[in-house]
Amino acid sequence: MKIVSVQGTVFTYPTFRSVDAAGHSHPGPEKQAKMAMITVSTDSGHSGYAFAPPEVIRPHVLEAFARKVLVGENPLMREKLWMALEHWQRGSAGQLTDRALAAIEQALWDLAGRVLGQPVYRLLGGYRDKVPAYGSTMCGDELPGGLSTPEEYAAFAQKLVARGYKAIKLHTWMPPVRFAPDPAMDIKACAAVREAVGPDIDLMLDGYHNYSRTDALRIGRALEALNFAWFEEMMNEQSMSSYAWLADQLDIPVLGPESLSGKHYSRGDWVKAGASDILRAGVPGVGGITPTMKVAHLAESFGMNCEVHGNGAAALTVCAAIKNTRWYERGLLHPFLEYDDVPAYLNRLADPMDHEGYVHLSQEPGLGEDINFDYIAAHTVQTY
Ligand code: LLH
Ligand code: MG
Repeated sequence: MKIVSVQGTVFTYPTFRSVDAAGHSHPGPEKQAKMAMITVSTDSGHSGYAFAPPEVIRPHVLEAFARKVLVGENPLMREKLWMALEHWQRGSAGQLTDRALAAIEQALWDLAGRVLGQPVYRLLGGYRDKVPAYGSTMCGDELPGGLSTPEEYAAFAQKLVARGYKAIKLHTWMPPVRFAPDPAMDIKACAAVREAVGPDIDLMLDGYHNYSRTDALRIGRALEALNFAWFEEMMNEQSMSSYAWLADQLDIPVLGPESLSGKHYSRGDWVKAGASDILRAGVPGVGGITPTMKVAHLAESFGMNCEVHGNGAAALTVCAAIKNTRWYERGLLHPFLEYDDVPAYLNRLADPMDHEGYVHLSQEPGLGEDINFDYIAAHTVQTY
């Protein structure tokens, strides 16, 4: 079996999400957004698919790197193909990003599942077929009735508990919100949510990502008093020693790194430095499912959990394939948005959650995205 083509398809779909000046997503008016789908096809008639923003897998990326490495190769030799793509990153002048690498590799995993007739979480090892989810809120805003006050976070948290969530992670206010960042406001929101949901719901904070050491320490001590489960990306992750400084002083687990580059290699350094108590990796952020599994196994070897960043089929797949993760991150959630609405380009949600707060894995071959190919064909604006 050999790969014969790697194609990109850009299509439009309706969304109520928009991003602010710093890239944080919030509710917005309905608009048409663009999504790209990679299709990797073989001479056996099988194809694997992955979605990514069009900018990530633009024509140059597929032409200059993906096709050169993949076409003519056996798609099941993923480690070899990933290593060849990773090698290309150095010479690509920054064009072949970790996110592009991840999208290409994700399509290869989807293809493997479809060829072998298995859901990918089983090919990766298979630990469970449902994963408890935490509700991950959007960042705070200035929208009345939204997430603009501690009381609004508290009211929303109660709704999430009623929906079935057994854990909630707050993203609090970050610039360009006028009053952000503000440690006192973050602590008030966390206290209001704890008061609203009671002691039995696990709570976490993912605060402003650039607090100083001293602000981070102050917030962390407040979270300890509120019995929070972890404290995430509160400082710039490029300063590993700041994380080691903080983790050394706090009892609450410090979680990271999420947005730091360096794939599984940089996570190894974090373990060695004692810079976090719980490791973190997201499939797009570290260059694919395989390096995310490597981070999880690294964490396991050191008696640590690895909490997987982000939502979607690939993140869920990793969570179901490993033991040392507590939760699947479901979101981002906001009172004005209905997360359970199915995106137009899928036939059903990739992460359906029951009323006990468990997200169930698809048992279909592949990564578990039930793709609406007719919708995509009818809304395609570019192919390459
Ligand atoms: O800054 C944001 O919008 C969020 O922090 C976002 O990146 C989110 O994906 C996250 O950090 N989740 O854990
Ligand atoms: Mg985060």
